[in-house]
Amino acid sequence: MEFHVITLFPEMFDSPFASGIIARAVTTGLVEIQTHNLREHGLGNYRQVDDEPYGGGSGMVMRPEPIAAAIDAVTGQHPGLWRVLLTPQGELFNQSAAAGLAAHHAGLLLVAGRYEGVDERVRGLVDQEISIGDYVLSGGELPPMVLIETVTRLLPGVLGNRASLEEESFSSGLLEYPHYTRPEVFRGGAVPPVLLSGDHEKIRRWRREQALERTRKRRPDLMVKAPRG
Ligand code: 4GX
Repeated sequence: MEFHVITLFPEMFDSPFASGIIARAVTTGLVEIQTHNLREHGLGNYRQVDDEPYGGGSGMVMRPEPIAAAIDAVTGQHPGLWRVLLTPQGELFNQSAAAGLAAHHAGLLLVAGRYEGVDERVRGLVDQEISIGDYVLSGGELPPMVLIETVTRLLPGVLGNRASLEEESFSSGLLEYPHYTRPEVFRGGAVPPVLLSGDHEKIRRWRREQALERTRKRRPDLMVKAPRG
């Protein structure tokens, strides 16, 4: 999978992807991450990318021409990219949206917006608008990073053959069951005896019950979608 990011702060993408799962996916050639500096498409001697809002008001708005020029430049070099604008007004991102992107696209072009937002006409330049959550960030760079990280770990070969990918939270539609490791007793809290029993069928049923109970209590909104069994 190829990820392209149009951003005013390309250097911000270096360190988050320099270690861990993503770094290995990059070195093994499973993913490629390329940043494209929007400033290179800025207007005039000052390479301007934003301006005051028509109609007045506080804050600056990103002009459409630099974004259009950047999108044209990247898609000219890399045809077929699925173009995504990250914005609080987009479709709410979740695990199933990530799985859809991982399964259906060979390459993504992510547009990171700064300031108060982008000129309304930028929406016509992309295929999809995505929000990573119902909160307001100051900068525009974290949303594409979140999307890249979430999609990358779903690509075949990235996590190795981990059976737990299927069992984990959100893929199963439930929150995860409680996990324990040594010591058997920590500050008065004991590991549930069933986990020490060696009875794997009993352990499987206990984990399933715990996951259901935890989801019912903490995230009842997820219960409607949870698979039976
Ligand atoms: N999920 N932000 C984007 C500027 C902006 C506003 C409107 C385009 C259109 C966010 C989120 C988020 C803050 C990043 C505002 N760009 N983006 N930025 N939540 O809060 O995606």
